[in-house]
Amino acid sequence: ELQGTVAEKFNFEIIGIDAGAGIMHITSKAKDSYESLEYFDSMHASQNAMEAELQASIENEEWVVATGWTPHWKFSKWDLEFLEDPEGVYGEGEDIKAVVREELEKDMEDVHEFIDEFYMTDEELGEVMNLIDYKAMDEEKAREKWVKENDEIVKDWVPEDFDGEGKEVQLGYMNWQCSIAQAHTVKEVLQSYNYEVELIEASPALILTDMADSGIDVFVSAWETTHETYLDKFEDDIEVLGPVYEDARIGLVVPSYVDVESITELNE
Ligand code: PBE
Repeated sequence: ELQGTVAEKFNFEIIGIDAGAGIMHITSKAKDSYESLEYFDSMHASQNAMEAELQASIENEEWVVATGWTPHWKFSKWDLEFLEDPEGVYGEGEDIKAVVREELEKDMEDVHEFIDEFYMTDEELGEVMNLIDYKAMDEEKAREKWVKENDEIVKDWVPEDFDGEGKEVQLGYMNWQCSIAQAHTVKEVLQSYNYEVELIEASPALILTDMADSGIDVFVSAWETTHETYLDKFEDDIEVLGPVYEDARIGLVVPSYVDVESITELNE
């Protein structure tokens, strides 16, 4: 009886990413808010699998709906649109915040000051992401190149006489392009001022759990709405600093040839 429905055209699937992603958590909430999603499963996959699935569908002009966000290169590579979200489940534009271990200011005041100043515009973050994703440069070379070429920006981020004297900093990040680019930039800056940096890849929930437990020192990829549940849960044991990026966005995306404008139309 579902033959010929919109849901069938999409194969009853929303192409998702890792189960630990905030956007997957919010997609399960969207299923509670929109009857239209009743016949859809959200497929957990990886970011790479999601991109491959989009690529294959677009080559064949097949209908496909995926979890999507900016900043991400998929919007410059393909003609994609966010579906309207009249219930506001996915939120509007949001800030990406830096968060640090509660005691960091006491233990490493200079690092705290740097992270508080750290901020990348869409263009700046895009430059690092492009080096890694389009130029296929490895992260180390990309971050080194960017930091070298942007020393004026970097100087404004760090305190005077910044010198880590070999102190160790644990930096959490997620396996998504924007977080990789942010974390590697921060790592490069810290290293160039004599800090030892350990990068730790995990889901946002695990990073914040560990941070609240005095483990991970710094995380510069906390999305204020997407990760709100975890930020609220640990608010007493972490410190949230200013935005490091503004106007990030998440939602459900479709290629523009797909004749659907809103989440409410998904099962018409
Ligand atoms: N994202 C990209 C992440 C944050 C960065 C939207 C996939 C998430 O859903 O947790």
